[in-house]
Amino acid sequence: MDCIFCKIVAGAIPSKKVFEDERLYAFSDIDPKAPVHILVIPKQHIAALAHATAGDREMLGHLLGTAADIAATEGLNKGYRVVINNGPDGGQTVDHLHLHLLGGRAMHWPPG
Ligand code: D5M
Repeated sequence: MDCIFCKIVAGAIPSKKVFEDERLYAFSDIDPKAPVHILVIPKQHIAALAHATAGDREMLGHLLGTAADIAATEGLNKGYRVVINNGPDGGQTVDHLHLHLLGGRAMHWPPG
């Protein structure tokens, strides 16, 4: 198992857990880009959004809905941003699908 996020799910690398259910794990980003910066990931290894299959679609909906639930739990009632970086041009650096939940400050548009 070479994937750092799989190791986090397995507990082999420590993380600050925010949420967990049978399909997803959420934890604080180690290099936060906003006062609230949480990563929500499938426990199953999927390298990137582009690698998700038709069978993953229900999980992807659950991923998005769970991000909204976590945002509400975190009190982000003034808004927040969700980001999925995909591939090199998308800025993806960890090859395990992850959704960034960012909040606690006003975001800028367009992103860099
Ligand atoms: O984002 C990958 C994100 O993963 C980046 O914001 C840092 C974060 N990261 C990397 N290692 C860790 C650990 N060990 N704990 C928590 N967060 C981590 P990307 O979209 O791939 O650029």
